[in-house]
Amino acid sequence: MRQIERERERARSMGLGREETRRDEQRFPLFETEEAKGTASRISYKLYVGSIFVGVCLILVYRAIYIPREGEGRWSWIGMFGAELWFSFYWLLTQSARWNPVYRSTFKQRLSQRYENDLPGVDIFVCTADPIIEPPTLVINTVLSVMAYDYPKEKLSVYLSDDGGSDLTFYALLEASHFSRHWIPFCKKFKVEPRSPVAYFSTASQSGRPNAINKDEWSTIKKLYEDMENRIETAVKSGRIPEEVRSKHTGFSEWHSGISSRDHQTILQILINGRDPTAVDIEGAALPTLVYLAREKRPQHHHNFKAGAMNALLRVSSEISNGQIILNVDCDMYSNNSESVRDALCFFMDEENGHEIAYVQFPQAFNNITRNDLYASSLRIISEVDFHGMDGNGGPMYVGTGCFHRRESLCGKKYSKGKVEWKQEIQSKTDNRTSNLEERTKALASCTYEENTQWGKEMGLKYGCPVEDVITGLSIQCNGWKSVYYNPVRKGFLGVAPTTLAQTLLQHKRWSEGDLQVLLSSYSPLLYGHGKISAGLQMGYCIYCLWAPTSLPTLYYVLIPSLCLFNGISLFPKISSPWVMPFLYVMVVHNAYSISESLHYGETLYGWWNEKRMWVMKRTTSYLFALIDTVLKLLGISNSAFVITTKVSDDEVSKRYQQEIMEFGGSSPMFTILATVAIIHLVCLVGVAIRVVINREVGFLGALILQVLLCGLLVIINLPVYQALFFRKDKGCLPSPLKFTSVGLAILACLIPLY
Ligand SMILES: *[C@@H]1O[C@H](CO)[C@@H](O)[C@H](O)[C@H]1NC(C)=O
Ligand SMILES: CC(=O)N[C@H]1CO[C@H](CO)[C@@H](O)[C@@H]1O
Repeated sequence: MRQIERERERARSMGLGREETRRDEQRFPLFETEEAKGTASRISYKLYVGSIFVGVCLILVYRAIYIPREGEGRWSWIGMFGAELWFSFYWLLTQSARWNPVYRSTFKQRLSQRYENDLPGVDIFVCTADPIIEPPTLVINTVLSVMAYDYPKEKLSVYLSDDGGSDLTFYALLEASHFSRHWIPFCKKFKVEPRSPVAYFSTASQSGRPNAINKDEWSTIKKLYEDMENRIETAVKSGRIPEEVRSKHTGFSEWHSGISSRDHQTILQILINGRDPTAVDIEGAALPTLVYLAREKRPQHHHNFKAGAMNALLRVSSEISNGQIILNVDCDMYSNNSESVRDALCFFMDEENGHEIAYVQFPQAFNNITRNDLYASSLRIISEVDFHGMDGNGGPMYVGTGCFHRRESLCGKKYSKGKVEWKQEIQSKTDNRTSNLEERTKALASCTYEENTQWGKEMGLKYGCPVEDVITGLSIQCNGWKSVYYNPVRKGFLGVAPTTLAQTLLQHKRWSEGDLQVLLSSYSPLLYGHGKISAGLQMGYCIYCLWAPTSLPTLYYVLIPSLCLFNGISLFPKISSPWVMPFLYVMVVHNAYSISESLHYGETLYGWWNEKRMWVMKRTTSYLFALIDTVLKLLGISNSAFVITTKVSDDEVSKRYQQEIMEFGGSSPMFTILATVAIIHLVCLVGVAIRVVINREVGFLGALILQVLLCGLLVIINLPVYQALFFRKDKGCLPSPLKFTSVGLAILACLIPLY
């Protein structure tokens, strides 16, 4: 029905001079950008910044004037001065991301009125790397959720890059291709949301079957899904594909004996060829193209991790579907909104401003955050505050998932003014029979293809950096393009956040290390970006690039005041001195503002406190190790082994996660540092208490009160560490050898004389 109506309308409008109505409509943009200027919250923000700035200046003045004499803590004092200088500088940097935030909204209705029949092709890249860490069922749920986008199916192509080269993942994708013939029409008919089957059925199991859906159809599709899931899990458990399945699809013959995940030929299988008229769902409607790719891997060739996989996908897809827009998602990040493609197109296709936009980044959001966000993994302030600020300064970073790209800008084209041609025609080469297409395309994913080309340098994603996405996004912006941050209330993509402390710390180590390398690379936002992107955006990048170096002043500020307290050395003004005011003011107001901000974005008070704890923990471990590793690499000593393994059974771990009990349960240098620091604070605080009680001394406290306060706060922050050290008996506590080491180290630290 709809189709006919649309056709009729089209004919009518053509008769009436379609061009004219179009031009008329085009005065209304497809997206809108709102600045937050002048609102009450902006005014209070500027007051806050102004007053903190004055406070910080006073603190620095105090430090400079009152440097103590030799022998009275002169060097400790100068160290404090240095740390405070760094924090002041870093705090100024962070304001660049808060100064001018912008908020975007889209008009999908207008998009579909103007362009419904002229929408461009969209290629979706899903990347997976390991069938154990990223189970095949997780992967295919993501794939199914993007295959079911509300978008003309003949213009949609989904590519799965499997760097694990696993026949289990291939098998799961094959099953998914069969299931999609039922799932896609079901989604369309009942406007199902979200379109990841497992997410859909689990929300539906909480709220019951939606009334609109016929009971039979519901149970049929649910059973189909569960049967498929069972077959896949059985295969995964046994590690083998059933013989009768293997014999049915020639693709399996690629996994002959003697291939491994690090050594195999290119495996390219087009599971659904969208151009094949027989590839239809159970209602006879077109299906999206679905491709499995495991690029060639050989031990003697460096594979460049995810960047290498993405570049292989870029080439392979250019031959098969060549969509002008590319969506890149991680395999654990399913689509939570079937209209996200249309949202993104509202930016790219806007007549006025669309031509300069290279990518549209959606926030990273997660579906398994506990109520109080124990590990601060929701990255709430980054996604709700910082990225809007970067957007106001020229565009957010590309974070490697949930991002729509214009193909040409990702492939290295420089921005040039001019209208974009949106191609309707999906490339039609001479011979598009599936097997021929596969044969022709395979060579593009070989190890040697990139030799002596610009791939990884000027074209595609950049090689040689652990955060290939950030550096790629930056170079796109330096090529003159803009980017857009689109953060709707209902999140477009939901992923899985780390659920243990070790994973969280490791993730942040990787990020901070990568970001520091970006700063030191030839694409540094400071040098390379100079004159190419705005100063505000350069500062915005530096917030992240300087995560790792910030570890040193933080470690200093966390340790030295407490140790000086233990030694009776005063580092702050006396309680009776007026100079105590700026310290108290900055501390109280800064935290009060931060609390109000967190509460505003839906965090709980306890969640805010957890975030502060993680702030300390990340800075004293992840960032520190990232810094050390980077320095070692610069010195030519690479690959230190700071990798953590957790070996506790999954059920127990996830139960503790649900109960928000911090997970240690393993030995790692990071945990040793955390435990040592925590014990030092305890010893220092107890030491002072003993002096007060035994010696009946109180007088000396006047000069040390701020240090007592700081040390006390750190003790409270570290409560979970003490529990894990001394009280807990479960498998998530800290192991005994580590306890002894850290107690020993802490005692040593307290014995060091300070000057
Ligand atoms: C995901 O989508 C559902 C609707 O399907 C919505 O109710 C929910 O709020 C979304 N989740 C997030 C985190 O936005
Ligand atoms: C992979 C994973 O840990 N998923 C969990 C995320 O959190 C939800 C509930 O918060 C669990 O149900 C998932 O199992």
